[in-house]
Amino acid sequence: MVRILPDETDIYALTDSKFARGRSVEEQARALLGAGVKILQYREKHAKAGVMLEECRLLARLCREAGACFIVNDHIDIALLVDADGVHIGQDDLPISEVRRLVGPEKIIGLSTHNPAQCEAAVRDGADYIGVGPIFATQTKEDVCAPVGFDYLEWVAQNCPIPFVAIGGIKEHNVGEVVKRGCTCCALVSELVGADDIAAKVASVREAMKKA
Ligand code: TZP
Ligand code: MG
Repeated sequence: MVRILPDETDIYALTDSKFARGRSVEEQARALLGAGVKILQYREKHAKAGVMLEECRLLARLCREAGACFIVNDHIDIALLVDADGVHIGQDDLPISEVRRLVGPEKIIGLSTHNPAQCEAAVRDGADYIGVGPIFATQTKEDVCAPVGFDYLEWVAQNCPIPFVAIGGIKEHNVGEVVKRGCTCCALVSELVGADDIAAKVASVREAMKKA
């Protein structure tokens, strides 16, 4: 099960080479895992399938060695080939029930949601966790919808019976606001992989979450 615990704040980190200032996926992952990140998602929108497969093979091993959970975005086939812990999909991807048939009962399925109806459907269909966002405006996701703001996050915090992770425009300076809305797990992309010092940024974001 994905380690999104209701009583502990933590970071959910994602790779993204477009925002990583020339760092390879391996460099991003080693820095994040070295800083103690326990959930890592591979999210590379512009890589070729063969490259993604090899990168995911490596990240699956690095995560296993670090005791971290490894999730693959979009690519169920690659997640299965590298024996990742799970997959993360969006509203326009295959239905959860069909993804479950492919990955089996043990793998984690995460689903991005943007409103209460999507959250309820995700729970009904057997998602293991949901993404909630984008909380703030973001340049990182190309086909992103308008920010959902705090209303939906607060609704999820009150009503969602499965783990959830907030995402979208979350930075060190605003992560405290997200935690104050009842969210313990925050996903950050550009703030982490685009930082001068990834490990130092993981530490300062964690500190900001704890203080909130
Ligand atoms: N899903 C909703 S917003 C987003 C994704 C993958 C991108 C978040 O990136 P950043 O850089 O943390 O705003
Ligand atoms: Mg997707």
